[in-house]
Amino acid sequence: MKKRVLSGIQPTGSPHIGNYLGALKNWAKIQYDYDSIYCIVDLHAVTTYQNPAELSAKIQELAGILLAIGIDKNSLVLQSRVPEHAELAWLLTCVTPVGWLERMTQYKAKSEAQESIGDGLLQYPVLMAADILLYQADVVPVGDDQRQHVELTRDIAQRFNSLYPEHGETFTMPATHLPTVGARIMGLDDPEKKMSKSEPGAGHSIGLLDPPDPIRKKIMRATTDSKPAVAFDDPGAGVRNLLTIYQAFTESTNEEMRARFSGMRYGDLKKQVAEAVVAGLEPIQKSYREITVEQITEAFNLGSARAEHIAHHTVEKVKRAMGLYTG
Ligand code: AQP
Repeated sequence: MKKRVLSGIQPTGSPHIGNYLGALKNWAKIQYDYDSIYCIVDLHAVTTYQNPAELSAKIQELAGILLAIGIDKNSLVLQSRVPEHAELAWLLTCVTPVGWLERMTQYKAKSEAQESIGDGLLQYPVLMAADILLYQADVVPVGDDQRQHVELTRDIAQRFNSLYPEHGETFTMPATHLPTVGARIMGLDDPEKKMSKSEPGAGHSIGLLDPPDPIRKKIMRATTDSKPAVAFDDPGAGVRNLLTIYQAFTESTNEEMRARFSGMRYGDLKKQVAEAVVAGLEPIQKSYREITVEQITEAFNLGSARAEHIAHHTVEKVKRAMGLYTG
């Protein structure tokens, strides 16, 4: 039996190269080494207000992008199509101390930006724990910003397993899988800030569907520092970010990177990074243009049917462990 891999992405805004290099590229790479389930987590997206028409368009776009990067149609699950995600989230909420949730970095950052904080924002990591534990995932490939949420998932699983030990361990303990290069891609306009879909600045991120010329322009304008050329052993945050983007796209070794970029002027570095990004996204964009609505519908039907079977089994197991009626 293969081990199971599970991860998710929110249909908020347009996915960017941070999402791709931190998570999606890895999803595609390891998908056949594992029994894979990759979710479009639309229930997570609505933890902050989403315009309904835009949200449904973004779900379609994201599904098309995931198929275009090579995610198998049998592995793609739309979270809201499987009601057990929400059901398990409630059961896990009941074993999760509020203090654990209030300590989450992402909750603190996102709640600061809201006038009134919805309960869903606080519960976000419990829903994520439910996504992972529902499928008894062994491995969770994510970017660095989600590492804390996977740790919390382990804490919740451990707490549940020890509170309800009568039928043996209910949940598999998941492990975080980070990429060696690209786990945290920073904003081009501000290399101290994580590249994020919800950041408004036009020069902040590179969308996976951005055409070549805007990509080149954004990279040529990326914030660097006052040095003239690449000091490879001690690059500033902006230059380090550009080097990381190049290395992650081209899969160059550290030695190749040093040989290519040591002492290079920033203008030339940016040109090379821009061409690597354009070349890396070109095949994805080409496949994306060929994906049809029928293919997306088929993927949602296949993925959800497979997921429901596993999800139902886990929820029954959880209910039995808690002494709830299972029929
Ligand atoms: N900048 C990043 N570098 C590396 N990995 C990243 N990820 C996100 N940003 C970066 C990883 O992408 C996956 C999907 O992310 P998500 O949609 O679940 O939400 P997020 O982490 O909150 O990403 P964003 O882009 O910042 O979205 P918004 O603005 O909507 O919150 C995850 O594995 C994540 O680690």
